[in-house]
Order: sequence, then C-alpha cells, then structure tokens
Amino acid sequence: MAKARTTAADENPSRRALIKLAGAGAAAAGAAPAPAQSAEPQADPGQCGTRGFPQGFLWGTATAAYQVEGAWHEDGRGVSIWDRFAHTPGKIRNNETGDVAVDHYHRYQDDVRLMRTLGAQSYRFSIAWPRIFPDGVGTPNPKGLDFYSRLVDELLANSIAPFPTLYHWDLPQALEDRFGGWQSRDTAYAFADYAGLIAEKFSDRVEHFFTLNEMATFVELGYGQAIHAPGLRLPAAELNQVRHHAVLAHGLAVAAIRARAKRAAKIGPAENLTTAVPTIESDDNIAAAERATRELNAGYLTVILEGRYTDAFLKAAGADAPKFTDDELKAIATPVDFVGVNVYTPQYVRTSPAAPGYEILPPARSHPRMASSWQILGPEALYWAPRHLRNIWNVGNIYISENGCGTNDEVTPDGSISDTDRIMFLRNNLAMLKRATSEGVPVRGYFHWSLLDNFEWTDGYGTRFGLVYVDYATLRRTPKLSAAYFAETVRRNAVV
Ligand code: GBH
Repeated sequence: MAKARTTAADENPSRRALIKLAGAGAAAAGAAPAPAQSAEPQADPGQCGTRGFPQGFLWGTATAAYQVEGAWHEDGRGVSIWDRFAHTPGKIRNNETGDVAVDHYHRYQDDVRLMRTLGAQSYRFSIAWPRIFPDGVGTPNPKGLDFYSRLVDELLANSIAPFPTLYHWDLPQALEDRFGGWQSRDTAYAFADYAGLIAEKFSDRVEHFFTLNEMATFVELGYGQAIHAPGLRLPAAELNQVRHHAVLAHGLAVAAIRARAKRAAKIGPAENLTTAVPTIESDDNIAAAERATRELNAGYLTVILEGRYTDAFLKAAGADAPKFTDDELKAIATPVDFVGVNVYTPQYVRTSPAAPGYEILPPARSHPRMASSWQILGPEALYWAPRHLRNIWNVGNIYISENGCGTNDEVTPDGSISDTDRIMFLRNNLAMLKRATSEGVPVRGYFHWSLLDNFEWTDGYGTRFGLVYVDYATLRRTPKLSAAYFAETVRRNAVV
C-alpha cells in the first residue's frame, strides 16, 4: 500500500497552519529534512510499544456523497430518495438539504489537498448511485463516472488510496417509485449490476470496495421508523423482507465485483455492528457479550458471516420471518475479503441466567454524551467491536470504516477551533483500538468520520463531525485543533 509522505513544512501553507495549531513540538518534527517519521523514537515493529500501531496500519478519513457533494442536479445526476426526503418540509432540522452540502463535487481537489496535510493515506468516500444510473438501471451516465474517475486520479496523484463505498443511502428515487426500493428483490439485483459496472470501470485503479454502508441504519430508520428516507413505517413482515434484500444486495454485489473487476479486488461491508460491551470484564460477561453481539446483529452481519439466520431471530420473527431460499443465503454469505465496522457507541450488557443469556443495560441518565443526542461515550466499543469480529466469526481483516463524534464547535476570535472534546474522544478511542491490535486482533486501518463538517442527515448542519471546520455561509474550510492531533497520530502511527 502506498503511503503518503508528510509534506515538508515550508512547502505547504496549509501544513504550516496545522503545525502552528499543533504547537512547537510538531513544528520541529515537521521541519526535519528527512521523512518526519524518523525524527521520533520508532516503536518496536513487533510489539509497537505501549502506544504504536502495527507497521503498515492505514489511516484515513471518510465522507459520503449526499453529505458532502452538493451539485444535486448537475451533470445528469438523477434524484435520490434523500433529495426527495430532504425536500419534504418537516423532515430535517430547519428544512436543510444536501443540495449544496459542502460542495465537495466542485472542491474535491482542495479537499484532497486537505487530506494530504493530515498525512492521510486513504480516503473512504461514497459513489452516488444516481450519478451513475440516474434511473437506477439502464445506460450509465458518463459525466457521473467521470467525476469519480477524476477524484480517484487526484487521490492517487497524492498517494492516497481510494476506498469507495457503493451505497451510502442515496437510492435512486426511480427505484423507490417503481417497486418500493428495498422492499423489492429487484433493487438488490439492480445494485449488483451497478456494483459490477463500478468494478469494471475502476478496478484498474481501485483495490478496495465497500458494498453498503450501515444496512442496519438505512433499513431500520428508513423503512421501520420513518426517521430517514424514504420515511416509511412498514409492518414487521415487510420490514424483515427489506432487511433480507439489503443483505442479499451486499452478497450479490460482492460476487458481481469479483466477476467484473479487472484485477483482484478486495471487498467487504461497512456495517454499524451493534457492539455488546461487557460492563464488567469477567469470563461469563464476555461470553454474554459475544452471544448478544451475534443476536443483536442477526439480520445483518451475522447472516452475512454465518450464511444463516439464527434460530432466535427466526423464532422471534415467527410468521413475519423473511421469505428466502437456500441459494439466497449462499449469495448473502459470499466470502468477503475484509469486514468494515462503523463504531460510535457501546451497548452495555451483562450475563443473565434467563434466555437469551444476556441482559442489556440502558446507559445511566448521567452517562456522558457527545453533542449528538444518541452518542453516549464508550471508547471500549472500539476494542470490543474488532475483538468480537475475530472471536465470534474469525474475521481475518478488519477496518474501522467510521469512528468519530458530533460536537458544537465554536470559532474563537482569532479564527481557530479548539475542539478539545474531539481530541479527548480520539485519544480514548484510539487507546482502546490499540489494545485490540496489541492483542493481535487483525485491524488493518482506521477511517475517521469525518474529514469535513457536513450534512448530518436529520440533524441537518446542526452537529459537526469534521476534523476540518466548514463555514456553511462561505464554504471556507479551516482545520480544527483535532486535525493537528490526527496528523500527529498518523505521523507517529501511535496514540499521541
Ligand atoms: C454514521 O451513522 C453514518 O454512516 C454517517 O453517515 C453519519 O454521518 C455518522 O455516522 C454520524 O452520525 O435519529 O436518534 O434514531 C452512525 C450510526 C445510527 C447514529 C442511527 C445515529 C440515529 C439515531 N447512526 N442513529 S436517531
């Protein structure tokens, strides 16, 4: 894997600004003539010391098309269910939309430059299906393909490995209109065709592909709770069918990418595993957390990795269980090359003598939170999520496809943003991730959500997740203090 080299301090004004933010220590290291990493005591590559990550550990940032691109109506892009949803009054805070978002579509070169100043070695972005197939299926739109082709070239020119995600929730509205979107198997088949085309067009330059982002979120919130697009509240049987079509789409896409890629591609999901954390670490609680993690993800990662729905899942669903064939289960479980997990919050559990053998503990009323109301703090989830993937399912390659936090950043009179809360979050989360890699859990990389402040779904522009601040009036980008923290983390490949 190509590693981006840190730009020398005096070559690059944004890098200079970052170093200033980071303070004198970093400035001295950044100004060193040799590659900056040699200025620091090197971690023992075997043990990596108490803070270091394994050699070759890949650092990156993540975004998603609808949240950053804007240009919603340009170059032949079709309408997505998120355009329709956000344009419906009352669905989003202050009726905000992703029409302009942070204009990444036009500013992607600036944004790649920002990634470079962070020293990021990889970029997880999503491809907007309606830019490629405005009607979901049919003839691909050359201008849509061209945008991602230019983005990929720009990344490669900067030694940043592209990690595209094929679906981050922006389903072509045409498929929703034609057959109820994910309510139909046809959407799973359409997705596989689209995934195959992307593999054909990009696999010469792209090695890693994420299939779908957070099936559990877009299905439950979009089709179950009417909180996300398309805003439905389906009854249990239909909702189970939607869940089944999502995992089927994933499996069919893995096979389609493999079949049509021009070079060996590496493929996996990016799922928000519900991560059971043993509140007190004892053998019985750890066993309970493993049972809980299997069952709480039964309709998503568990069926993908085991090729069957658990008995408890099917029993609980009863007559509302999804309708499926053995061939579909086989397709769903098409072997993946890695598993990506988005980790934000813990699910605390303890053992229980009664079925199902674990008890979920709701967080205490005063449990600390970040600025998003749903985000209780629990850095230990970043240890348990990968450990569960290895211990329960023997996953051999793991990426943290997202981790980050929502904040209410303020710009000080001198124009800087001192997000000490995000730095606290990062340091504690990475320390827990480091615990996992020290124990030999095969985590290969970490993507911070997000590069930039962006459209936070129903929260609109209210909660900020970026390492880089965006002034939404001018779209000006300013690295926060956490950007300097992240850059130092990457430079030393260690918890700093
Ligand atoms: C990720 O979801 C998404 O992949 C990303 O697009 C998003 O911007 C980022 O995290 C930050 O939120 O509306 O109260 O029912 C993280 C997992 C699951 C967290 C759904 C919010 C909704 C809570 N998300 N959850 S609520």
